[in-house]
Amino acid sequence: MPRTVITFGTFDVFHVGHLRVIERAAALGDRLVVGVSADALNLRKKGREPVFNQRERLEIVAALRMVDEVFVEESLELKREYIERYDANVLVMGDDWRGRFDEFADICEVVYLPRTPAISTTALIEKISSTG
Ligand code: C2G
Repeated sequence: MPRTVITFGTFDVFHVGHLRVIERAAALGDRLVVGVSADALNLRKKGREPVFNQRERLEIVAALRMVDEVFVEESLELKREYIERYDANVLVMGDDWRGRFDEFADICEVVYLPRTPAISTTALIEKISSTG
């Protein structure tokens, strides 16, 4: 049986931190499925729309050679449904989410990977605006 890995993220203003977590997630199995958060979810949870809309963010993530399938993550509360729908054996998240998804350990392995230091979408947006 192939081992399916699932991960989630916004992946806005795609950067090397995003690439590395996706690469390391892919290395944990045979098939990588990525849930890309919906614009509406971002607006609800973070109070702002992403720089790139969900269609563009999905297109970028889907183009990566280690990604086998992408879908829109409509709600943070649907993780269990998504894990089951895609038959995932492993859930991978960056360690900024450490402990938050331990409840899914009954249906899959839950792995938190260390974030790539010193890079974030927020820092990039600030850097670009200040050099404007
Ligand atoms: N990441 C990383 N290193 C960074 C920045 C991000 O490893 N320097 C990882 C995050 O830990 C996450 C993934 O990249 O696993 C995507 O990050 P975000 O786009 O910030 O995703 P987020 O808004 O945290 O996800 O269900 C979760 C939601 O989809 C929200």
